[in-house]
Amino acid sequence: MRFSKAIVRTPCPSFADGLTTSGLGRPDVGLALAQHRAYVEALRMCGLGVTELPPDAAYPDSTFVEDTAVLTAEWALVARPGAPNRQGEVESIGQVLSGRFDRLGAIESPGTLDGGDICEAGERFFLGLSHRTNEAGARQLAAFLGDRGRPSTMVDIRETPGLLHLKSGIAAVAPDTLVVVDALARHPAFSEYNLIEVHAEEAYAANCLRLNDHVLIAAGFPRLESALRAAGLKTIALDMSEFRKMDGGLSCLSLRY
Ligand code: CIR
Repeated sequence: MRFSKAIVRTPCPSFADGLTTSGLGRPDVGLALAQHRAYVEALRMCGLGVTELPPDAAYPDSTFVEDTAVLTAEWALVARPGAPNRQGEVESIGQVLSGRFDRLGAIESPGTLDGGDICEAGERFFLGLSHRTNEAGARQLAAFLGDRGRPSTMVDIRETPGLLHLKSGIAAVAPDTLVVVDALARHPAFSEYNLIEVHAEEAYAANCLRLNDHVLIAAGFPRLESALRAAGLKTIALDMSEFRKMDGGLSCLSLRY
């Protein structure tokens, strides 16, 4: 869970035209930009060197850069987002990653995979099957991981209401500890982990982000913040209101390695 670098993309002027199911209203792009700046500052406070990619007005959701790739310190895999209007986002990310990683893979058609469905927890990766990541995409990633000696487990969230991605409902805050929403707390895939259960009223906060010595958490979710602190973790709370309106959370806004 040590990271030294992150890649982010500044929200673009058409940010409010992106995909959303939240019903929370249209985001204020100016406020989203300010919240994004605070997010980048927090990444730096956690010790990461941050590359800020310029806004890409062709893709309103392109600030949710996590969905375009899966990274570790050793390799990068370019994703193939399940939303057809987001698939073009991978082209520029692929170029950025090819300059930084020798070992680069890619999800191929008919596979689709969003990085938001992929959760690394210790040695293992959990691969969410969602309305964005299909079985073909998850199987391609499982094979890619297997070739690199990394185990993986598929977790089907297609029938779990309220979760866009697997990481909308779980976060690894230590190699053996997951933050998890009610609906996934008793899933057999997680039986060997310590679980920090998120209160139903705070489900949005499950998408928190462990970065080195801190956990970034959405502001306004005191029960989870206390639970994380009780577990000995230092938290940084960030206002995420405008990203939440677009179904986005803390992990979605960066690629980390
Ligand atoms: C979308 O629907 O694709 C964006 N509006 C939100 C993506 C959030 N990404 C993530 O959870 N990794």
